[in-house]
Amino acid sequence: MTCPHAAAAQAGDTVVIDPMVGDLDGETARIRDAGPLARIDLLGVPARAVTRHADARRLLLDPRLVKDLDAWELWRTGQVTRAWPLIGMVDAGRSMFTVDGEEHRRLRTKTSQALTPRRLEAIRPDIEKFTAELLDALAAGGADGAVVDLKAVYAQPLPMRVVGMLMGVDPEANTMLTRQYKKFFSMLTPQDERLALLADLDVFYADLVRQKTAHPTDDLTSALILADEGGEPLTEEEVVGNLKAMVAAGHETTIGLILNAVRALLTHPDQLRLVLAGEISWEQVIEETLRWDTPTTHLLMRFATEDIEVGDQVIAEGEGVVISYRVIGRDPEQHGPEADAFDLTRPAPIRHMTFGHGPHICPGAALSRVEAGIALPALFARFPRLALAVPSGELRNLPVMTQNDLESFPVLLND
Ligand code: STR
Repeated sequence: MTCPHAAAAQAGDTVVIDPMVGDLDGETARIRDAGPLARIDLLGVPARAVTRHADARRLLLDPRLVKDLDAWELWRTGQVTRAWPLIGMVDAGRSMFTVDGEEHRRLRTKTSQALTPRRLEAIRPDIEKFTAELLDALAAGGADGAVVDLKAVYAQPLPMRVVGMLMGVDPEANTMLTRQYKKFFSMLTPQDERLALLADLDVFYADLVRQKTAHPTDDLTSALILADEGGEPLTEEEVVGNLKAMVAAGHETTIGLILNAVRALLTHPDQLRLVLAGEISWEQVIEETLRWDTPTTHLLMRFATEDIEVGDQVIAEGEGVVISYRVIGRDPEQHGPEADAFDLTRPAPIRHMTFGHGPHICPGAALSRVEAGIALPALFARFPRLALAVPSGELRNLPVMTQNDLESFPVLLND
């Protein structure tokens, strides 16, 4: 007979991350129990997971941790190759996501300037229009008491339309991009197929960059191509790298934010009532969801250029470091003994770290807040009696190790 606590890791044990994501809450707790610098195993590849808010805050500012793959001993010595199913998460081409220091600033500036809250006000009407269209599609799909998939029909198309519009991607390509990224992230995809689809995406993005070079328009891709006064223009590889980082990140993470918020509200009806009565703001809903059920489970990866002490432990030079955001959001030292509870009555502002910290802090944070800040209230205004069509325990995560993404989200509109 197995002891009920057999699965609880002891500090120092290695937690083997489940590629099928069969029990995300259980795994989150096991990693937390394994200590501030947990040893984890990612499909046979060992890494250290940062699991405490205060440590992450410090380490994300530490220049001894870098994104450069060549600082990773397992990569340098050929023990990790492109045959590893997670390689696409770290070897993603030259972009703001993979470069540090002064070069990083050069690669990132235009993107962060395009995504300030003030600049985003200009696209709010577009996001409202997309949302209204998708609500109509949802109403059609869920008419006459039919079960409709809130993910496929609402939460998934919205972020792709928004980021596609910002980057100047032809909306006709959205279906292809959604399919390809689903395949990219899924651990059920054979690695040769994953590498092939990444190569196809590179061709697609390079074509787009050439098109925008010939005919610049009013989008961020065109802005990235144009040189600043006196500045070095980005190379085609750099523009492609930024473009694919924006589309992948802008699409995938916001789906999780919207669905995780809806799931939290539908499974906490007393709190939903307070929200619908106007006693709790949608902003609070979004921030508590970001803390409690982060769209990014683990962020891969940084590498130690020297030994780095964390409490009584050491990240050894050459080791890979993962920031385990979902565990960090449940850190009792930061959020109190009730860190595992979804609680909209927590005092605002909720000081979570879900968008990261330091130079690589999410440049799309304000955009995701605008999208969720439109999509969530609009959904509940139109369908205030929205309900899950299956018991919440039957909602399954996709087999994706780094993202917190549900397979589907069947609902009844009850309108
Ligand atoms: C996916 C594959 C690709 O072509 C480019 C990137 C770079 C940005 C990455 C993205 C990746 C995966 C999801 C990430 C995103 C940045 C933010 C997002 C890690 C590797 C998060 O989940 C936070």
